[in-house]
Amino acid sequence: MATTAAAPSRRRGAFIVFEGLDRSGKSTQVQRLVDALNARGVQTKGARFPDRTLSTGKMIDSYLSQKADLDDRAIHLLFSANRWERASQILEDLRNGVTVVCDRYAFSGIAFSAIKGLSWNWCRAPDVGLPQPDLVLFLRVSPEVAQQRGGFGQERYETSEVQAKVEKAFTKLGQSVGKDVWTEIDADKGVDEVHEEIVRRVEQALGSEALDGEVKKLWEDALGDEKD
Ligand code: Z5A
Ligand code: MG
Repeated sequence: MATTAAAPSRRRGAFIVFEGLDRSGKSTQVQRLVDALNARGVQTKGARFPDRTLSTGKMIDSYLSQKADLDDRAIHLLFSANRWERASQILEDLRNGVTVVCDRYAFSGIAFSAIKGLSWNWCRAPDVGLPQPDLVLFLRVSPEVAQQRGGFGQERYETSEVQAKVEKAFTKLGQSVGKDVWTEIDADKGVDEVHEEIVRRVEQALGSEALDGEVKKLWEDALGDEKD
């Protein structure tokens, strides 16, 4: 008797996040990676946070360009809301087999707010449940090299003091996320060398069995809620 062949299982896309300090080359490398993956036939889209095109993004832009002042908690929640505005689209893309490469994410959200004295758990709470990245590429640039890439702009946070504090917060975040997801890249190197290293790490992530399963939720167990 003829048996029905099982339909080939469709793998989901990978969610790849770039984090790092100012001028570490995130936006440059996100674009390079999106182009390289599409050229290899891996359907890939870019995303970025803050996404200044969204409704919350306009308020964030005014805050960053120092045209508006906001309470530390209010701006933190706006950055998180900005991610939630885009989250369902990211999830849909991943489920449809599209890989998403994202320029900054919730780790920036915590790092930049925690240095103002807001508690780690309070900062994390509004992002609990967002799509969890399969890979976080932290571009580590030394202050000397970052300085050579041009002076700081006019935006809030673009000072050496803030960047040094944020760097410490990112190191703590990396330790809490774990080495299977969080990986550091030496971003002092040239654009091509950094890109090649990134492609090596991304190839491993694209081969992972995790892409046969559902997208996980970020910090799902963090709130310790009672489930019915
Ligand atoms: N923020 C927050 O507070 N809370 C949140 O939840 C989120 C963000 C998501 C705006 O971010 C601010 O929002 C940010 C954190 C806060 N504030 N700070 N700092 P943004 O993403 O819009 O801006 P940014 O990432 O900080 O800055 P940037 O200028 O976009 O940096 P980059 O993307 O890492 O670098 P780049 O644009 O790719 O490269 C910078 C220059 O260096 C450029 O001229 C390149 O050609 C050059 N470059 C890049 N790579 C190399 C190498 N390898 N060698 C030599 N030259 C290079
Ligand atoms: Mg950038």
